[in-house]
Amino acid sequence: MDNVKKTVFSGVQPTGRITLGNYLGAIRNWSPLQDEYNCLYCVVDLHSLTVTQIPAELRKNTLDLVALYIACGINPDKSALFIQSHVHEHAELCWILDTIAYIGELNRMTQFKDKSRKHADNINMGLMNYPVLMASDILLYQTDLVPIGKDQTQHLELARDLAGRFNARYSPTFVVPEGLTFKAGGSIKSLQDPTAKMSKSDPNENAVITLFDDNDAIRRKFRRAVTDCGSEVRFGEDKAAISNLLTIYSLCSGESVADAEKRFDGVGYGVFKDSVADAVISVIEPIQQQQKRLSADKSYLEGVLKQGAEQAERIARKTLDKVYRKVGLVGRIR
Ligand code: ATP
Ligand code: LTN
Repeated sequence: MDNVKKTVFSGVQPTGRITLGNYLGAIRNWSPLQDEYNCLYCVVDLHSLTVTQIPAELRKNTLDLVALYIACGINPDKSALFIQSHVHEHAELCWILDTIAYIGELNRMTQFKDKSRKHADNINMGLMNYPVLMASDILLYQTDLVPIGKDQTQHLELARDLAGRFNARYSPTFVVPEGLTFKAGGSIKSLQDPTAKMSKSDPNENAVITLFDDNDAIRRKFRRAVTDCGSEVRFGEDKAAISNLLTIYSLCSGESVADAEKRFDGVGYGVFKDSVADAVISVIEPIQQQQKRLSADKSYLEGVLKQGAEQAERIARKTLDKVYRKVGLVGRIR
């Protein structure tokens, strides 16, 4: 990897089907960064274990997500594409950072409180520790920039705090990372409740467009999407549902929201919703086809993952060795 370029790291959990929210808020923004930065893109499977998983499904979702990353434009010859559990340094750095993370600050995390409510029968230590593992992912690679959706800014803040705390206690060791959020798409909302984010784990299928939905399902879900009072297609605070659909339309068609408002002036919600569906299909369909092709090519994917893990591990090892030395662990003679 190029030493002059800054480093970018990001990841998505292989929990269920990737949504249009994950795509527009996160993955879509990754491929344009590949030339300017040293990029590492990770499938964060260890994070997924914080909620109950069916092992065979987790395995399938993980490989499907690897293929999806490539279908979304991640080029394994430009970026390190790998699976988090293949680089054991993530879990090891997590242990060290655990010793400087306070229970109070983890207990206050919005996502922890949210997930504890949703999974009241399984509030495990991993769920609380989730943001520390995420900080480890980021800090291991001396990451400068972390492209994320708005819901992850609190976690990024913790990564920054832990880096600063470690640096202050033991001497400068970690780069303090910056978040990279994108103006539009940072928070795509549920199609059934525009006050909630579109989320993979939403049990209501109609609320979520996934990158694995077929064209009929996409059309049906947009037709059933909730709307606001009135009938104008206009962006505004009093129009949360239509604003969300306009954002999706604009990001998928490339047309500005203002131009879209003009285009759909007076047409009514029905016609507008069908156009949103068409725009989404035009983006998703080619990705799906490519994803399917790649998923079938197991040996290609294995080669990509081997190369990605080796690249990542070289950097991770260096950081972890430094961290172990700084905290006073005796280095192993090899
Ligand atoms: P879960 O429902 O399992 O919590 P999720 O759909 O929230 O999952 P994550 O794996 O937590 O997805 O997030 C992956 C990436 O997608 C993150 O960068 C996150 O900020 C982004 N993201 C998730 N949901 C949205 C959304 N509705 N709009 C924009 N970005 C999103
Ligand atoms: N918590 C993130 C996924 C994630 C991540 C990361 C994102 C785990 N480690 C490191 C960026 C950088 C989420 O999107 N839910």
